[in-house]
Amino acid sequence: MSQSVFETRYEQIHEKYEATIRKKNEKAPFGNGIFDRYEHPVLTAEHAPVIWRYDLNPETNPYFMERMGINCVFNPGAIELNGKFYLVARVEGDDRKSFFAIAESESGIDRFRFWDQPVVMPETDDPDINVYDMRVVQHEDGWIYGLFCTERKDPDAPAGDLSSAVAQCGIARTRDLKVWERLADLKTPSAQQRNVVLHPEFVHGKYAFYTRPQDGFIDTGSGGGIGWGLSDSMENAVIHEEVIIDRRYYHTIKEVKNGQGPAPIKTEQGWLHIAHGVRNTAAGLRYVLYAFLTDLEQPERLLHAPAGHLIAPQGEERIGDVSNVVFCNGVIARENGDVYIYYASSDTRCHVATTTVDQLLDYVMHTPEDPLRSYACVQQRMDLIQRNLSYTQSR
Ligand code: M1P
Repeated sequence: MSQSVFETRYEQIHEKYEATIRKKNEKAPFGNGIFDRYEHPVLTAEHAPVIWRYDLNPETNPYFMERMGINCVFNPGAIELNGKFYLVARVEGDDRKSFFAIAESESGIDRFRFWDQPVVMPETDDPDINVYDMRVVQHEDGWIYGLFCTERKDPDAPAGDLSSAVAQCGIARTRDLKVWERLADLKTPSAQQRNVVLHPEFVHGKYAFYTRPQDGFIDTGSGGGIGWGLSDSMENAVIHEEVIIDRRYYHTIKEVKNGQGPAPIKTEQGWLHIAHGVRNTAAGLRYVLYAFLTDLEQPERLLHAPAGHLIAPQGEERIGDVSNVVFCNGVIARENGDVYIYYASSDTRCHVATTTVDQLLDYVMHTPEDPLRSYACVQQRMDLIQRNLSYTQSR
Protein backbone atom coordinates (compact mmCIF):
# COMPACT_ATOMS: atom_id res chain seq x y z
CA MET A 1 0.00 0.00 0.00
CA SER A 2 1.40 3.44 -0.90
CA GLN A 3 2.29 5.85 1.86
CA SER A 4 -0.16 8.60 2.72
CA VAL A 5 0.74 12.26 2.20
CA PHE A 6 0.98 12.50 5.95
CA GLU A 7 3.47 9.62 6.27
CA THR A 8 5.66 10.77 3.39
CA ARG A 9 5.86 14.33 4.62
CA TYR A 10 6.35 13.30 8.23
CA GLU A 11 9.39 11.19 7.27
CA GLN A 12 10.86 13.90 5.02
CA ILE A 13 10.47 16.67 7.59
CA HIS A 14 11.82 14.52 10.39
CA GLU A 15 14.89 13.52 8.34
CA LYS A 16 15.56 17.12 7.35
CA TYR A 17 15.35 18.20 11.00
CA GLU A 18 17.76 15.48 12.17
CA ALA A 19 20.19 16.27 9.33
CA THR A 20 20.14 19.95 10.38
CA ILE A 21 20.88 19.14 14.02
CA ARG A 22 23.62 16.60 13.22
CA LYS A 23 25.48 18.74 10.69
CA LYS A 24 29.15 19.12 11.66
CA ASN A 25 30.51 22.64 11.79
CA GLU A 26 34.05 23.39 10.68
CA LYS A 27 36.18 26.46 11.22
CA ALA A 28 36.09 28.73 8.17
CA PRO A 29 39.52 29.23 6.57
CA PHE A 30 41.51 32.47 6.84
CA GLY A 31 40.57 33.93 10.20
CA ASN A 32 41.91 37.40 11.01
CA GLY A 33 44.01 36.27 13.99
CA ILE A 34 41.48 37.82 16.38
CA PHE A 35 38.74 35.19 16.06
CA ASP A 36 37.56 32.39 13.78
CA ARG A 37 34.20 32.16 12.07
CA TYR A 38 32.51 28.82 11.29
CA GLU A 39 31.04 27.47 8.07
CA HIS A 40 27.46 27.11 9.32
CA PRO A 41 25.19 28.98 11.71
CA VAL A 42 24.74 27.18 15.05
CA LEU A 43 20.99 27.80 15.33
CA THR A 44 18.39 28.62 12.70
CA ALA A 45 14.59 28.40 12.34
CA GLU A 46 15.21 24.90 10.96
CA HIS A 47 16.56 23.84 14.36
CA ALA A 48 13.08 24.36 15.86
CA PRO A 49 11.77 20.92 16.86
CA VAL A 50 9.13 19.34 14.65
CA ILE A 51 6.79 19.04 17.67
CA TRP A 52 6.77 22.83 18.02
CA ARG A 53 5.53 23.32 14.47
CA TYR A 54 3.45 20.37 13.29
CA ASP A 55 0.38 18.55 14.58
CA LEU A 56 1.58 14.92 14.51
CA ASN A 57 -1.92 13.43 14.47
CA PRO A 58 -2.87 12.28 10.92
CA GLU A 59 -6.57 12.62 11.74
CA THR A 60 -6.34 16.31 12.61
CA ASN A 61 -3.49 17.09 10.17
CA PRO A 62 -3.88 14.83 7.09
CA TYR A 63 -1.63 17.01 4.88
CA PHE A 64 1.04 17.24 7.57
CA MET A 65 0.82 21.03 7.36
CA GLU A 66 3.03 23.27 9.38
CA ARG A 67 0.54 24.67 11.89
CA MET A 68 2.72 27.05 13.89
CA GLY A 69 5.80 28.09 11.93
CA ILE A 70 8.99 29.56 13.33
CA ASN A 71 10.27 32.62 11.49
CA CYS A 72 13.75 32.97 12.94
CA VAL A 73 16.06 32.14 15.84
CA PHE A 74 18.53 34.80 16.94
CA ASN A 75 20.15 36.91 19.69
CA PRO A 76 20.88 34.10 22.17
CA GLY A 77 22.10 34.51 25.73
CA ALA A 78 24.73 31.88 26.59
CA ILE A 79 25.94 30.01 29.64
CA GLU A 80 28.16 27.01 30.39
CA LEU A 81 26.87 24.64 33.06
CA ASN A 82 28.64 21.41 34.04
CA GLY A 83 30.78 21.53 30.90
CA LYS A 84 27.84 21.89 28.49
CA PHE A 85 26.96 24.88 26.33
CA TYR A 86 23.47 26.35 26.64
CA LEU A 87 21.96 29.04 24.45
CA VAL A 88 18.84 30.90 25.55
CA ALA A 89 17.67 31.85 22.10
CA ARG A 90 15.18 34.44 20.96
CA VAL A 91 12.75 32.37 18.92
CA GLU A 92 10.27 34.31 16.82
CA GLY A 93 7.10 32.59 15.62
CA ASP A 94 5.45 33.42 12.31
CA ASP A 95 3.11 35.55 14.45
CA ARG A 96 6.05 37.92 15.20
CA LYS A 97 6.04 37.17 18.94
CA SER A 98 9.38 36.18 20.44
CA PHE A 99 9.89 33.72 23.25
CA PHE A 100 12.89 32.08 24.87
CA ALA A 101 14.01 28.51 24.36
CA ILE A 102 17.07 26.61 25.52
CA ALA A 103 19.33 24.76 23.08
CA GLU A 104 22.12 22.53 24.35
CA SER A 105 25.38 21.29 22.80
CA GLU A 106 28.45 19.35 23.93
CA SER A 107 30.86 21.14 21.59
CA GLY A 108 29.54 24.71 21.55
CA ILE A 109 30.03 24.89 17.78
CA ASP A 110 27.53 22.38 16.44
CA ARG A 111 24.70 19.94 17.27
CA PHE A 112 22.70 22.44 19.29
CA ARG A 113 19.36 20.81 20.05
CA PHE A 114 16.40 22.65 21.58
CA TRP A 115 14.79 21.23 24.68
CA ASP A 116 11.27 19.92 23.97
CA GLN A 117 9.62 22.79 25.78
CA PRO A 118 10.38 26.50 25.48
CA VAL A 119 10.85 28.69 28.56
CA VAL A 120 7.55 29.61 30.18
CA MET A 121 8.38 33.12 31.33
CA PRO A 122 5.91 34.33 33.97
CA GLU A 123 4.36 37.77 33.41
CA THR A 124 4.20 40.70 35.80
CA ASP A 125 0.92 42.53 36.56
CA ASP A 126 1.57 44.46 33.34
CA PRO A 127 1.80 41.68 30.73
CA ASP A 128 4.64 41.80 28.21
CA ILE A 129 3.58 41.94 24.56
CA ASN A 130 6.99 40.76 23.39
CA VAL A 131 10.12 39.56 25.19
CA TYR A 132 13.60 39.19 23.69
CA ASP A 133 17.40 39.34 23.89
CA MET A 134 18.10 37.69 27.22
CA ARG A 135 21.47 38.22 28.88
CA VAL A 136 22.09 35.23 31.16
CA VAL A 137 24.39 35.88 34.10
CA GLN A 138 25.65 33.56 36.81
CA HIS A 139 25.83 36.10 39.65
CA GLU A 140 28.03 35.68 42.71
CA ASP A 141 24.86 35.70 44.86
CA GLY A 142 24.21 32.14 43.56
CA TRP A 143 21.30 32.83 41.16
CA ILE A 144 21.34 32.69 37.40
CA TYR A 145 19.62 35.90 36.23
CA GLY A 146 18.04 36.52 32.87
CA LEU A 147 17.65 40.20 31.92
CA PHE A 148 15.67 40.82 28.75
CA CYS A 149 13.73 43.44 26.89
CA THR A 150 10.02 43.57 27.67
CA GLU A 151 8.05 45.50 25.11
CA ARG A 152 4.53 46.87 25.54
CA LYS A 153 2.31 49.17 23.50
CA ASP A 154 2.84 52.84 24.35
CA PRO A 155 -0.19 53.80 26.46
CA ASP A 156 0.21 57.43 25.32
CA ALA A 157 0.22 56.65 21.59
CA PRO A 158 -2.50 58.54 19.69
CA ALA A 159 -5.45 56.49 18.43
CA GLY A 160 -4.49 54.67 15.24
CA ASP A 161 -0.78 54.54 16.11
CA LEU A 162 -0.21 50.82 16.44
CA SER A 163 3.58 50.96 16.32
CA SER A 164 4.69 53.10 19.25
CA ALA A 165 6.02 50.96 22.04
CA VAL A 166 7.79 51.15 25.38
CA ALA A 167 10.86 49.02 26.07
CA GLN A 168 11.94 48.18 29.61
CA CYS A 169 14.24 45.66 31.28
CA GLY A 170 12.48 42.50 32.47
CA ILE A 171 14.23 40.41 35.13
CA ALA A 172 13.88 36.73 35.99
CA ARG A 173 16.01 34.24 37.88
CA THR A 174 16.50 30.50 37.86
CA ARG A 175 18.71 27.76 39.27
CA ASP A 176 18.38 25.29 36.40
CA LEU A 177 17.19 27.22 33.29
CA LYS A 178 13.91 25.28 33.63
CA VAL A 179 11.91 27.10 36.30
CA TRP A 180 12.04 30.88 36.10
CA GLU A 181 10.92 33.29 38.82
CA ARG A 182 9.89 36.64 37.42
CA LEU A 183 10.93 39.72 39.39
CA ALA A 184 9.78 43.33 39.02
CA ASP A 185 11.03 45.19 35.94
CA LEU A 186 14.07 47.40 36.49
CA LYS A 187 13.31 51.05 37.33
CA THR A 188 15.72 53.72 36.09
CA PRO A 189 15.65 57.49 35.58
CA SER A 190 15.33 56.95 31.79
CA ALA A 191 12.11 56.84 29.77
CA GLN A 192 12.96 53.50 28.16
CA GLN A 193 15.64 50.83 28.40
CA ARG A 194 16.99 48.07 26.18
CA ASN A 195 20.21 46.03 26.30
CA VAL A 196 20.40 46.08 30.10
CA VAL A 197 22.98 43.64 31.50
CA LEU A 198 23.75 42.54 35.05
CA HIS A 199 27.40 42.69 36.13
CA PRO A 200 28.30 39.25 37.55
CA GLU A 201 29.79 40.57 40.83
CA PHE A 202 28.67 42.95 43.56
CA VAL A 203 30.16 46.43 43.29
CA HIS A 204 30.30 48.34 46.61
CA GLY A 205 27.98 45.62 47.96
CA LYS A 206 25.30 46.42 45.34
CA TYR A 207 23.98 44.88 42.16
CA ALA A 208 25.52 46.66 39.18
CA PHE A 209 23.88 47.11 35.80
CA TYR A 210 24.96 48.18 32.33
CA THR A 211 22.04 50.13 30.89
CA ARG A 212 21.11 51.75 27.60
CA PRO A 213 19.02 54.80 28.32
CA GLN A 214 16.79 55.85 25.45
CA ASP A 215 14.17 58.55 24.93
CA GLY A 216 12.04 56.52 22.52
CA PHE A 217 11.53 52.93 21.46
CA ILE A 218 13.98 53.07 18.53
CA ASP A 219 15.78 56.40 19.02
CA THR A 220 18.12 56.69 21.95
CA GLY A 221 17.83 60.49 21.59
CA SER A 222 19.60 62.09 24.55
CA GLY A 223 20.72 58.64 25.80
CA GLY A 224 24.45 59.17 25.33
CA GLY A 225 25.66 55.56 25.21
CA ILE A 226 26.11 52.57 27.50
CA GLY A 227 25.12 53.53 31.05
CA TRP A 228 25.95 52.17 34.50
CA GLY A 229 23.99 52.13 37.73
CA LEU A 230 23.73 50.36 41.08
CA SER A 231 20.75 48.85 42.89
CA ASP A 232 20.34 47.62 46.47
CA SER A 233 18.27 44.61 45.48
CA MET A 234 17.21 42.42 42.58
CA GLU A 235 13.70 41.75 43.90
CA ASN A 236 12.73 45.37 43.25
CA ALA A 237 15.70 46.67 41.33
CA VAL A 238 15.94 50.46 41.18
CA ILE A 239 18.77 52.55 39.74
CA HIS A 240 18.63 56.10 41.06
CA GLU A 241 21.71 57.41 39.29
CA GLU A 242 22.70 56.41 35.77
CA VAL A 243 26.07 57.51 34.34
CA ILE A 244 27.34 57.02 30.79
CA ILE A 245 30.48 54.88 30.67
CA ASP A 246 30.87 54.27 26.91
CA ARG A 247 29.82 57.30 24.90
CA ARG A 248 28.66 57.55 21.32
CA TYR A 249 30.74 59.74 18.98
CA TYR A 250 30.08 61.45 15.68
CA HIS A 251 31.22 59.51 12.60
CA THR A 252 32.06 56.26 14.33
CA ILE A 253 30.58 52.76 14.25
CA LYS A 254 28.41 53.72 17.23
CA GLU A 255 27.29 57.20 16.33
CA VAL A 256 23.54 56.39 16.31
CA LYS A 257 23.43 54.00 19.27
CA ASN A 258 25.30 51.31 21.11
CA GLY A 259 24.55 48.69 23.74
CA GLN A 260 26.36 46.31 26.05
CA GLY A 261 26.40 42.75 24.69
CA PRO A 262 26.73 39.93 27.22
CA ALA A 263 28.06 40.44 30.75
CA PRO A 264 31.79 41.25 30.54
CA ILE A 265 34.49 38.57 30.91
CA LYS A 266 36.73 38.90 33.98
CA THR A 267 40.45 38.83 33.06
CA GLU A 268 43.67 39.73 34.87
CA GLN A 269 43.85 42.95 32.86
CA GLY A 270 40.28 44.07 33.45
CA TRP A 271 36.71 43.40 32.34
CA LEU A 272 36.49 42.51 28.67
CA HIS A 273 33.32 43.79 27.02
CA ILE A 274 31.62 42.98 23.73
CA ALA A 275 29.02 45.52 22.62
CA HIS A 276 27.13 46.54 19.50
CA GLY A 277 27.43 49.84 17.70
CA VAL A 278 24.99 51.28 15.18
CA ARG A 279 25.61 53.79 12.42
CA ASN A 280 23.33 55.19 9.76
CA THR A 281 23.73 54.59 6.03
CA ALA A 282 21.65 55.36 2.94
CA ALA A 283 20.56 51.69 3.12
CA GLY A 284 19.46 51.94 6.75
CA LEU A 285 21.10 51.14 10.06
CA ARG A 286 24.25 49.01 10.18
CA TYR A 287 24.95 47.02 13.39
CA VAL A 288 28.47 45.80 14.16
CA LEU A 289 30.17 44.38 17.28
CA TYR A 290 33.02 46.10 19.07
CA ALA A 291 35.07 45.41 22.19
CA PHE A 292 36.52 47.41 25.06
CA LEU A 293 38.24 46.88 28.41
CA THR A 294 37.29 48.37 31.79
CA ASP A 295 39.00 48.46 35.16
CA LEU A 296 38.82 45.39 37.43
CA GLU A 297 38.00 47.35 40.59
CA GLN A 298 35.88 50.00 38.89
CA PRO A 299 34.13 48.19 36.02
CA GLU A 300 32.61 51.51 34.93
CA ARG A 301 36.07 52.98 34.14
CA LEU A 302 37.11 52.62 30.49
CA LEU A 303 40.73 51.50 29.97
CA HIS A 304 41.05 50.56 26.30
CA ALA A 305 38.72 51.16 23.37
CA PRO A 306 40.00 49.90 20.00
CA ALA A 307 38.78 51.72 16.92
CA GLY A 308 36.12 50.25 14.70
CA HIS A 309 34.40 46.91 14.70
CA LEU A 310 35.40 43.53 16.04
CA ILE A 311 32.81 41.67 13.94
CA ALA A 312 30.83 43.13 11.04
CA PRO A 313 28.24 41.28 8.94
CA GLN A 314 29.81 39.29 6.09
CA GLY A 315 28.40 37.24 3.19
CA GLU A 316 25.05 35.67 4.05
CA GLU A 317 25.20 37.33 7.47
CA ARG A 318 24.33 40.58 5.71
CA ILE A 319 20.90 39.35 4.63
CA GLY A 320 17.81 38.60 6.69
CA ASP A 321 14.70 40.07 8.25
CA VAL A 322 16.67 43.13 9.37
CA SER A 323 19.66 43.17 7.02
CA ASN A 324 23.19 44.41 7.73
CA VAL A 325 23.05 43.51 11.42
CA VAL A 326 25.25 41.50 13.75
CA PHE A 327 24.18 41.45 17.38
CA CYS A 328 25.63 39.64 20.39
CA ASN A 329 24.17 39.03 23.84
CA GLY A 330 25.85 35.71 24.62
CA VAL A 331 29.46 34.71 25.23
CA ILE A 332 31.04 31.75 27.00
CA ALA A 333 34.56 32.11 28.41
CA ARG A 334 35.86 28.74 29.59
CA GLU A 335 38.31 28.06 32.43
CA ASN A 336 41.05 27.25 29.89
CA GLY A 337 40.77 30.71 28.28
CA ASP A 338 38.74 29.68 25.24
CA VAL A 339 36.01 32.12 24.28
CA TYR A 340 32.85 31.35 22.29
CA ILE A 341 31.14 34.47 20.97
CA TYR A 342 27.53 33.75 19.97
CA TYR A 343 26.29 36.38 17.58
CA ALA A 344 23.24 36.63 15.40
CA SER A 345 23.09 37.95 11.88
CA SER A 346 20.39 40.16 10.43
CA ASP A 347 17.86 39.21 13.13
CA THR A 348 17.55 35.77 11.50
CA ARG A 349 20.09 33.14 12.67
CA CYS A 350 22.84 32.51 15.24
CA HIS A 351 26.56 31.92 14.66
CA VAL A 352 29.62 31.24 16.78
CA ALA A 353 33.06 32.84 16.57
CA THR A 354 35.84 31.32 18.64
CA THR A 355 38.88 33.00 20.13
CA THR A 356 40.72 33.16 23.46
CA VAL A 357 40.95 35.64 26.32
CA ASP A 358 44.63 36.22 25.37
CA GLN A 359 43.73 37.07 21.77
CA LEU A 360 40.92 39.42 22.82
CA LEU A 361 43.16 41.16 25.36
CA ASP A 362 45.89 41.59 22.75
CA TYR A 363 43.22 43.00 20.39
CA VAL A 364 41.74 45.50 22.86
CA MET A 365 45.06 46.62 24.33
CA HIS A 366 47.06 46.97 21.10
CA THR A 367 44.57 48.11 18.49
CA PRO A 368 44.80 51.90 18.18
CA GLU A 369 41.87 53.99 19.38
CA ASP A 370 39.73 55.90 16.91
CA PRO A 371 41.37 59.34 16.47
CA LEU A 372 38.03 60.60 15.05
CA ARG A 373 39.50 62.40 11.95
CA SER A 374 40.67 61.06 8.59
CA TYR A 375 43.98 62.95 8.78
CA ALA A 376 44.78 61.45 12.18
CA CYS A 377 43.76 57.98 10.92
CA VAL A 378 46.28 58.33 8.07
CA GLN A 379 48.96 59.35 10.60
CA GLN A 380 48.20 56.19 12.60
CA ARG A 381 48.49 54.04 9.48
CA MET A 382 51.66 55.84 8.33
CA ASP A 383 53.17 55.09 11.70
CA LEU A 384 52.43 51.35 11.24
CA ILE A 385 53.76 51.38 7.66
CA GLN A 386 56.99 53.15 8.69
CA ARG A 387 57.59 50.69 11.52
CA ASN A 388 56.97 47.77 9.14
CA LEU A 389 59.30 49.19 6.47
CA SER A 390 62.10 49.73 9.01
CA TYR A 391 61.53 46.25 10.43
CA THR A 392 61.54 44.46 7.07
CA GLN A 393 64.58 46.45 5.82
CA SER A 394 66.56 45.62 8.95
CA ARG A 395 66.07 41.84 8.50
O1 M1P B 1 17.28 44.96 14.66
C1 M1P B 1 18.55 45.06 15.23
C2 M1P B 1 18.49 45.02 16.76
O2 M1P B 1 17.69 46.13 17.19
C3 M1P B 1 17.54 46.30 18.58
O3 M1P B 1 18.76 46.67 19.18
P1 M1P B 1 18.97 48.23 19.62
O4 M1P B 1 18.04 48.47 20.73
O5 M1P B 1 20.39 48.41 20.01
O6 M1P B 1 18.63 49.01 18.41
C4 M1P B 1 17.03 45.04 19.26
O7 M1P B 1 15.65 44.92 18.97
C5 M1P B 1 17.72 43.78 18.78
O8 M1P B 1 16.96 42.67 19.18
C6 M1P B 1 17.87 43.74 17.27
O9 M1P B 1 18.70 42.65 16.91
